Amino acid sequence: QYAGKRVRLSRILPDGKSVIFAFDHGVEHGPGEISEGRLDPRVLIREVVEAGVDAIMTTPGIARMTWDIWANRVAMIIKVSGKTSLRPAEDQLLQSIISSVVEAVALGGDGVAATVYWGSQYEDKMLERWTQIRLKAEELGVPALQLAYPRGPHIKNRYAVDIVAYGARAAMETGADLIKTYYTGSTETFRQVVKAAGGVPVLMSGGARTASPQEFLRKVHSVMEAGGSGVVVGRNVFQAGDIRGMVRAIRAVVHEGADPEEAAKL
Ligand code: FBP
Repeated sequence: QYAGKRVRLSRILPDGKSVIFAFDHGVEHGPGEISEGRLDPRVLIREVVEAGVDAIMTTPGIARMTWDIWANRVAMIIKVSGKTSLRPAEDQLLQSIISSVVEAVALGGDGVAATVYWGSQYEDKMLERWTQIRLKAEELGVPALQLAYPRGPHIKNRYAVDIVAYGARAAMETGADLIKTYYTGSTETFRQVVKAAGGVPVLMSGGARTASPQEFLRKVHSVMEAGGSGVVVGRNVFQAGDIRGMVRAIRAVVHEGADPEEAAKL
């Protein structure tokens, strides 16, 4: 077996844990989420790289435009699926293919990421797309991160532990090397999610900006206590008052097990 996947995974998770900056919001939510001064991706990517994230998960357009900033400094994961919020609501449960594993490698990437909305009426299509991506990634030794998001007409509470654990399990069994999913509200419940993933690293998806940095850091701490492998965070970093301080604080909690209240002062 070739070592490529292990080499790339070790760049993404340097000590088995990772702080991954997610930045695909321009597609998923629109530019309104991003402050005017940071619409130039070079500004924000420079800030988070300098602040010390381990990896960035972003779109091919942004990765290409900022390569000289992140190359040889942080790992790069290309998000190969996407959708906008402009679509009719019922079509928002499907993501389209916007890149490929080959393009991710051509861009200098260390991994690929794609969403599966478990429980969506389009689950069949998304699963087939995921499998195509995963098989190519396997062939080229590229780790595949699955955004395992339970979301669909029969899913009443997408944050319920049995639902999130089901998505994480399905992600593991469909070959994900890394799983990104929702926080379930407590350490005890998130531990069940981590267990369901059977050893594949589980990272928390950041979510909307919390009322205070401490509130977010407490969630991160709980995820780490539960055996999680870190966070994939967007809004709680790029909408923070002090982006660099927030990254430092998240790093301290993830990599050093720092107390969230203490980390908030960093
Ligand atoms: P956040 O930390 O901002 O939640 O980013 C994580 C992420 O999964 C992004 O990658 C993606 O754009 C967004 O959340 C998806 O948001 P939504 O839950 O509204 O589909």
